[in-house]
Amino acid sequence: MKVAVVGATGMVGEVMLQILAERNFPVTELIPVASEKSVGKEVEFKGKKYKVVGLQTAVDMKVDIALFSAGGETSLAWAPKFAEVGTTVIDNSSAWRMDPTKKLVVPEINGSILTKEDKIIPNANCSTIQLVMALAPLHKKYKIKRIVVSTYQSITGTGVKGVQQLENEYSGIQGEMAYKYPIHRNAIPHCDSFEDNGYTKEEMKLVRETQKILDDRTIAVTATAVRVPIVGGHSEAVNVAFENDFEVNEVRSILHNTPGVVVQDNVDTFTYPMPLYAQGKDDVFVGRIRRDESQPNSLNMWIVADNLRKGAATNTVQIAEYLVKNNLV
Ligand code: 2RA
Repeated sequence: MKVAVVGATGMVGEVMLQILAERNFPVTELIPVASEKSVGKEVEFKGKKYKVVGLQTAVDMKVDIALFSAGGETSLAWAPKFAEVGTTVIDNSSAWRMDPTKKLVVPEINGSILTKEDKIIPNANCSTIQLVMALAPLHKKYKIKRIVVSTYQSITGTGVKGVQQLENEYSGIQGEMAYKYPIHRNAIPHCDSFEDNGYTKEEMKLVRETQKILDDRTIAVTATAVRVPIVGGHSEAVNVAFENDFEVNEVRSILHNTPGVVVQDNVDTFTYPMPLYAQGKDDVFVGRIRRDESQPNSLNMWIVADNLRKGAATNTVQIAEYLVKNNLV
C-alpha cells in the first residue's frame, strides 16, 4: 500500500507513523506530507528517514490511502483532490464528520457500513470515540435514552501548543497561549469555540457524533468539556439512562467481552482507570461502574483513553486496516 500521512510533522501525525509501524500495516511506500514550510524536513518510519513533500506532490503520486491530521481547512481543500485521483482519505479533522454523505466510523462498532465508494472517511473526535466504544454494546443490549457526559481533556488534544503552554507555566515562562487562561493548577471549561447555544464545538461534537455513530437520533446527549493540565489521555464521567433495566455485573461482563474495552473496576482494591496509566495504550478503560440510585435504569461510569491513540491515530489506522482486510481499497 502506498500511504500518505498528511500532517506528518504534527503530534497526531507522528503517532500515526508510530502506529503504522507498530501494527505492521502493509506500507510499500510511505509519503510524509506537510505544509510548504515543512517540505524537505525528514521524518523517521521503521528506522528509515523520509523527506516531507507538499500536498500537490502527494496528490500526483496517486497513493492508495491518505491519513490526514492537518486541520479542517486543509481537509476541506485537499481531501477531494486526493479522492479525485482514487486515493481513500481517512481524516482526523471535524471537517467531514457531520456531512450526510460521509460515514463516521469506529471499526469495532460500525465498520460494516463502509464500501469501496467511500473515498473520504472522517475519523470521529477523540472524546466521542472513547465514549461510544463503551456505550455501543450497552445501547445494543439496554437501549440508551440519555447520556450526560463531563470530560476532563488532556492538553495534548490541543497539540504541541497546549503542551508547550503548560511547560512554560511550570518554568515560569510567559510564552504563546494555547488557551485563554493559564492551564497550570487550573481546569478550563472551554474546549474549542462557543456556539450560539452556549455549548462549545467540542461539547456539540459529543452530542452529534454519538448520535451518528450509534445511528440513533433519539438518544439525548448533553456534555460539558473541560481542559485539564495532564498529558496521558481524556477522562469522562458518564451518566447514562436506558430504556431497560440492567444488572451491574452483567454490564461489567458485556464491557469485559467488548473488543478494545478493558474493565478496571474494583473499589476494594482502588482499581479504576486513570490517564497516567492509559497513556500509550490503545484500549478504552472503563471503571467506577455503579447504578445511579437517583433515577431508574441509570448507570454511572468513568471512561479513560489515550486521545492521541484510540482517540485519533489508532482508530484511523484501524479504519485503514478494515478497508484492506475487506478489499475496500
Ligand atoms: C481536543 N478533541 O481535545 C479535541 C481535538 N483533538 O482539543
